[in-house]
Amino acid sequence: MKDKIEKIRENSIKEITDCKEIVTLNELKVKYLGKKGELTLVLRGMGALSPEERPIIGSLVNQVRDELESCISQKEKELEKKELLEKLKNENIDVTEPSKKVELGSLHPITQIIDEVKEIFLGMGYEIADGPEVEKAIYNFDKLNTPPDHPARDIQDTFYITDDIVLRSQTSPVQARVMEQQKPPIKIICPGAVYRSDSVDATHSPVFHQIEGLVVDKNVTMTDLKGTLEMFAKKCLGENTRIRFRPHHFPFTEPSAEADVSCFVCGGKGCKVCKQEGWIELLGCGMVHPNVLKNCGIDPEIYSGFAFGFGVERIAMAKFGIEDMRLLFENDVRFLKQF
Ligand code: 2NL
Repeated sequence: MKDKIEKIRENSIKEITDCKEIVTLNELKVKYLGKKGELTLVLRGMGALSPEERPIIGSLVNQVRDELESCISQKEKELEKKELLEKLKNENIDVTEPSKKVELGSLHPITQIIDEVKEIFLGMGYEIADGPEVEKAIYNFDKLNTPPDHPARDIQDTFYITDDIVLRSQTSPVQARVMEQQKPPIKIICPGAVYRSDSVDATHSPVFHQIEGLVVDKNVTMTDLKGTLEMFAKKCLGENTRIRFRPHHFPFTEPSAEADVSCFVCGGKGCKVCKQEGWIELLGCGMVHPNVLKNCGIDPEIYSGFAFGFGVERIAMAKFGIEDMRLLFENDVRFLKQF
């Protein structure tokens, strides 16, 4: 019996030591120590032994079992380490291999125009102001001399959140807030999204972008307005651009005007972009109405001001030759990549 156990011990230790793979090692574990393993079978056969021999053989089997177990676990560690090293070697990364090209995006055409206009006005000493898009009706309308019965306040044209709260339909409420909080001189532009209840078509969208400007100081005149806008037009659309003013009406300015620029595509001869007119409508403007100054806490006897406003989409479409406003909101990269 002792010889048999010694034989099992010798064979198993040799096999375990020579073993090269975890799978084989697991098989050996079963072969020697498993339920039907060689060592287990010896234990089962102990019934045939004499009572004196039993404890001796039993203890010998346990000793060999312990030895095999520690031998297996040592081998297990060794093989695991070896397999890990091999895996790491095979998964070697070649850091010199050229990487995938990172595609850089570009700014949306609306953002580009807003940035360009900001730069021009910052260069003329203006500051940039912004404010809430969900706005009190009193700032969007009343303070801007637009009374409750004015057609612009109709629910057909303006998105109402409640009776007193709207989605701003222009960026002027930002300017009204600045006038209330700051003493003149004030020189600001306010770019941002505005909302009107329009159906979507090639030239309309319920959300679009506006840039408004406001200057309030002592002795500000219409001449300052015209000079500023002429300078802006030349910087934005080219040094040869001419500007003309036509009388108009806005509730928040008096007098009011619309300004056209000579077509920056054909120079004024007439083309598709200016619809053979030679002129393109650029913006609305005027001298700030005394009521507006008063409503915002500025004394119109001491101060005067001018203001102007234009839609960014219209400028972007003319400048980039975009024929349908919807393209600016669909955000199809094939379109956006072109600018
Ligand atoms: C247009 C015309 C305009 C203004 C906006 C303004 C703001 C204040 C006071 C007076 Cl706080 N005026 N803004 C003035 C004239 C025209 O926009 O056609 N925009 C698209």
